[in-house]
Amino acid sequence: MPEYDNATIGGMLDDFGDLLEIAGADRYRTLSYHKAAHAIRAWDEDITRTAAEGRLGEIPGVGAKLGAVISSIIARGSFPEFEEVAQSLPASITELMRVSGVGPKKAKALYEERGVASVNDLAEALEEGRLEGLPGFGAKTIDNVRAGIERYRAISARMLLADALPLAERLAASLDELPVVEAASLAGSIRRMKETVGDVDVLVASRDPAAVMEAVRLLPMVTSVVASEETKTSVLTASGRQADVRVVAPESWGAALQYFTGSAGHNVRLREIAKARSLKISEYGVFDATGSRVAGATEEDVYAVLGMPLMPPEIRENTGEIDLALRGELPELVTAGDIRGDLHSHTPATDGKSSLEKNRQRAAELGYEYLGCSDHAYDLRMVGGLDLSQLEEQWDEIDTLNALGDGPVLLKAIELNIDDEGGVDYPHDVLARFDYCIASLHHGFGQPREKATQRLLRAMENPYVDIIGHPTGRLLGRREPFDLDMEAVVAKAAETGTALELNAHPERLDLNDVHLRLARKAGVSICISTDAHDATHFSFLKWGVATARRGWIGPADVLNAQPLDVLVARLKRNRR
Ligand code: DGT
Ligand code: CA
Ligand code: CA
Ligand code: ZN
Repeated sequence: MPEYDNATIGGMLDDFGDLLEIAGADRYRTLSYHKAAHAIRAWDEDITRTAAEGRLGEIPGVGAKLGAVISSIIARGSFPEFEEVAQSLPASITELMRVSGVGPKKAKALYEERGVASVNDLAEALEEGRLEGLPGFGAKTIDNVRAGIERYRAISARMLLADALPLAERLAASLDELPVVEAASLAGSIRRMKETVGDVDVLVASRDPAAVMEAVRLLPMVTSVVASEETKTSVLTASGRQADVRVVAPESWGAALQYFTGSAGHNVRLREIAKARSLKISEYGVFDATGSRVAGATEEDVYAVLGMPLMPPEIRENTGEIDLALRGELPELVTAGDIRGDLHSHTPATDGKSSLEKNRQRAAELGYEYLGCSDHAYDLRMVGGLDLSQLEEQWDEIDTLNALGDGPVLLKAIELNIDDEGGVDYPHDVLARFDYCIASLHHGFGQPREKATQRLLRAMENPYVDIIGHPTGRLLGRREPFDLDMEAVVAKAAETGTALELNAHPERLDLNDVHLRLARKAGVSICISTDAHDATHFSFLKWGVATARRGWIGPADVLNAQPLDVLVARLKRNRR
């Protein structure tokens, strides 16, 4: 029986919610599955362990019924409610709803009227013109669906780092425990902490490759073996994704780890450096002109013979890091330990799940000095954006909690909405009453570059907009970023003293590494914020820190790595 991780079970519950919706179940029932899926993904602990300890009920939104569903999945890979619905509808049709433009009604019609039960079926039906005459599928819809299929295919080839990493780490750890294994590590993009990964690469050092390959094939988290050779085995894990496990001899460990960590571009540049020094570098080691090995056992030695210090995997993208390393000028990178607080969080006053008090308690557990409470402002009415009297109510609550003394200082903040002209929700006299303001783009996706960029530039000219939230608005695999002139955005941020957010939500991670390097070069402050809509979301910080490191961001660049007084002094509103 495969082992299940949080992302896989979350995915199964989401799929079932969709299936119920296609089957016409009531909204409340479908939502309960989606809510539980969301909570399980955000759950800090390994779900199989939580289940084994009988604590599933502690997960928000998981009652007795969903607890039984989860236990059943863990025990036998399925659950009775699913089996019942799957008798009348093929489970695969939920895939149709991943294509933008296809909702539950259209999915049902596609299946019942045209026998379409998967995205591949849909693409085929489209090509053959078999959707013509199907109610709800006019020419415009058909165009949308065609574009949606393309986007779905591009996205589904990769998975979110946050979905892949827990299982990958467990895989590497299980191999590390084998007596024949001397070392085991992740490699490839997952070691570089890239925000999405194509597959999982694991490297093992051992004198007995056959025993390691055998052990890999028998791992409990492995659902099927794709290919198994003498020193490489590719398997599928419960999450349905591929992992490549390679074995090397201990004397090649460092060279192999370096080679298989990549990136490919970084390796190409490294080979040039080696060549210029009359050295040959491969996954087996670094060799001189006579063919004798001059390095290879550790990564540190490999870089050292090339004249470089060991460099963090996150920056190995061939974006200039090798030249810096050769000059001994690698940037200091921020770590999770540098972070002193979170500047972006929500409460039930708008669309957050955890109370201000609960968020504060979690922040205290994390050892934070401060926590910014930044609910949505008035114009975002669909989530209950706050009016002035609601703000005053929240401020009173903040004052009361802050008066308790111990624990993190709560800061009065807000997430403003940038309107079509670059304006925000409240007049200056209200904005002045916050400790700081974040402003974000929440509508107008797909706008021309000029228009979207202007909105951000205008917003940054507002003296009370201290931070721009999730600047490009992307949702990995689900929504394209705003088309922005990022150089203009960064220049305006530098000119006005506006900080830019790196949103740590694993689907956002926006700003990305490229934008972060631009911002750093311009001296723009970055805040790494989780945008927590639940107290469990503060743990998203690690994804933000990894992305910051990929963007060469150091502790000095990060607003929320500063003590409170320094942070306050660096806010735009306090600079004038
Ligand atoms: P991914 O899986 O698409 O997210 O990206 P990576 O970087 O993990 O790529 P992958 O899994 O194809 O290969 C892992 C590493 O192995 C890659 O970062 C560099 C190294 N590598 C693999 N094939 C080649 C190659 O043909 N040339 C070079 N220079 N390096 C390679
Ligand atoms: Ca890979
Ligand atoms: Ca690979
Ligand atoms: Zn937010």
